[in-house]
Amino acid sequence: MKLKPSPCLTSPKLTWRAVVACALECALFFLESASPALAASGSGEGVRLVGEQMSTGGSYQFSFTANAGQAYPIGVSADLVQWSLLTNVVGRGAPLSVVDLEAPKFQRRFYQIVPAALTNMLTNTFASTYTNMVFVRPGTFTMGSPQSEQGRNSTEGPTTVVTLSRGFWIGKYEVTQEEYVAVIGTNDSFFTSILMLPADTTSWTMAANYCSKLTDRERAAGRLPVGYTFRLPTEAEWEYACRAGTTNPFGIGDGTSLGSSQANFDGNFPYGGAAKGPYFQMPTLPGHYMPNAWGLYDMHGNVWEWCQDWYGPYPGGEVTDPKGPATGSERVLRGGGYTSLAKGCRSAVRDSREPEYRNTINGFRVVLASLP
Ligand SMILES: [Ca+2]
Repeated sequence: MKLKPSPCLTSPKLTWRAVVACALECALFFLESASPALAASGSGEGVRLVGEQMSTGGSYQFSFTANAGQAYPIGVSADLVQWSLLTNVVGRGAPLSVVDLEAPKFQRRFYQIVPAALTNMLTNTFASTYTNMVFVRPGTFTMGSPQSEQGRNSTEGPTTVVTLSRGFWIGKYEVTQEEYVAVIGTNDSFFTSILMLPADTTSWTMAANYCSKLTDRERAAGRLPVGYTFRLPTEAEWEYACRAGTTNPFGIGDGTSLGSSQANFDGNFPYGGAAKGPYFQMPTLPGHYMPNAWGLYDMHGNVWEWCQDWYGPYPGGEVTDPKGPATGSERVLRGGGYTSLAKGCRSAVRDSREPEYRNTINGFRVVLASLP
């Protein structure tokens, strides 16, 4: 579908002067709609929208200069009245480009750095709708483990500095059988004694299908802003959420040790001097153990969690929003499971299986984000 230009985009060959005028017009709207935060963002120290243009693919694209390390929520609207959060980007001290892949579905789209009050409103909307999810802010972390880490596998390197430029919502818990049945209609798990147990024996394909159907259901119910989908976490998103700001082997407790009073794994094999503990040989209920600093439960142990990515070696160096190899034969699994040793539940541990592979130790959790 060919995109009709908005009133201020009369030609793809706009001069920058006209483009800047367009941006200022949009900014003016915000100033008139009680948004002092935007006035601040237009100062010399803040963000300036410097341009807006048609991208080659028919999507809208714009760029602005952003302060390094500062997060900028980008709002999008088709009518300057109803706004939703398009994405959340982190400045790197250089001009940033944002592409709106959803734009071709609309006759026109407007963009703005979202005032703090609106960001809170949008996130609060989600928080009250999806009480079993938490918002993870954009940021940078080191993915993988150092060679000095006890129990390390060489596939956990080379360590790679990952920047996640967009915030995302992620499930506090692994998806339960109750949730799975409500979306799919059948219970395909092995440990079916309690529906609140995590869905187990899921293949990657089953997990991805759940995300797709959940998106359809929530969209039909009018609970998802345009462009938002449920999907599996990327491997980078998963490790970022698991670490919750930590750099040690584990994202819970003191970070350097793990016993089975802290997570569900084979307690005969603790880590880092922790005492031996129980071995249940089956999944436990969500919330049985303490969460990590970001409020996420069972990132270590219980059921292994499928990630979106094909499995492949880390690139090393610095990357932004990695999504793994373009193709592959196996999908990524993370976090260890109820049969794992503690060293197999470390934040950096990686495993993989073919997409159709099913085992009682494998489940998943979902991400809600504004781009695929
Ligand atoms: Ca888990």
